[in-house]
Amino acid sequence: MNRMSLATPATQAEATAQNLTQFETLALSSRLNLADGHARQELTPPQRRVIDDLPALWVEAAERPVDEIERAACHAFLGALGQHSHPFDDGRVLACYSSSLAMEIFARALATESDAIALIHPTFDNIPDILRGVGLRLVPVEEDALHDGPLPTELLNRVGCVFVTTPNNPTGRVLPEERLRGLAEQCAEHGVVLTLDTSFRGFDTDAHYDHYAVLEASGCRWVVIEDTGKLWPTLELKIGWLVRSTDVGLPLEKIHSDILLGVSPLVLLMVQRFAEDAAGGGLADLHRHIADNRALLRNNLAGVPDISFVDTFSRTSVDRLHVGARQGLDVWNAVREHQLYLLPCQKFHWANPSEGAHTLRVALSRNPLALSTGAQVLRSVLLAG
Ligand code: EGV
Repeated sequence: MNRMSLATPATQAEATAQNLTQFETLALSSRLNLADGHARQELTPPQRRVIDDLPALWVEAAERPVDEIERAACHAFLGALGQHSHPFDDGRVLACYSSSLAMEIFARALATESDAIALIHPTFDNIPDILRGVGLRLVPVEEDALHDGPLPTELLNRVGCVFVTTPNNPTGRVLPEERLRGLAEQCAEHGVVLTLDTSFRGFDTDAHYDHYAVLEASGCRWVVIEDTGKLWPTLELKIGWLVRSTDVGLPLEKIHSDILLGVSPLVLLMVQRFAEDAAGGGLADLHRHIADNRALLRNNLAGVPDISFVDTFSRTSVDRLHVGARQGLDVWNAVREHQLYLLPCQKFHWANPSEGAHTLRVALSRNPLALSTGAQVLRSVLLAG
């Protein structure tokens, strides 16, 4: 332990990364980037065929009416993930270039009527940062408290919205149907908006129950942010969807129109084709790929003293490693000398960073060879310290 921390003092880079994304940026050009949660594995053969068809999709995108293209893409994507009651045909789904943009639009809209929001803790730090950026006060809700429920009345009286990431990033924990129903009913009772970020939904079939049926039945005001961006290696071509209840009462459409006229119909057609492949077996392939990579990582680190994998049941495309008495940042620095990049977890714990001091997040949406090479580097560093 001493050896490692002495050999690797805090670097400039570590000192200047202000958020998780800046830590991820440091890794972007490295051969061994296991930092960000974007998909970087090879295309599967059916996905490769979609990419081979892009010139034809371009022609199609230029010719067909965009509302029709948008509808087909949304139905294909949300249908593949079990979200059959989504309200696209009722005009309540707005397409964005990314889910973070959808979140920014939501945050600005919420800030017109509220000054405080309850937010799941821990979660990816661009969510608290976007919400704080529009002047909202954040009240942390521990993931365990959300799952154990019900939420304290005193909390619901203090906030205009409850925001939940499900499956959560980085823990992978999914809000079960019964808990979503309970939470939605409490929000309805207290006039609080319930907002879900479901960006990692595709990875876990436990998150494929029809959330929209539950939300619509509850009578609460709700917003859902859906994301195609984490599932497929599409080089940042993706869609974030901003979905809302009839009575949400927030200026989402106006703010959306302030920022964009629409997304690319080419990207929508590509998403539709990837979603159709997912429904026809691609999703099961993806689940196998992630499960295999999780086992590969864990097997490569088997027998290393004083480490543990925190999220035993997670099925999302990231895995957290507790490094025992070692400091996560020391390990981060030591593996970086071998061009391996991981993500230190402090900043996920946006209300209490020290809780993440001994954990690192490892990305699994990678080629198995890159993952096992990275795991071997990590293994030797951990054995040395
Ligand atoms: C993950 C980064 C931002 C985000 C990365 C992520 N996006 N900062 N707008 O996509 O888990 O690595 O969610």
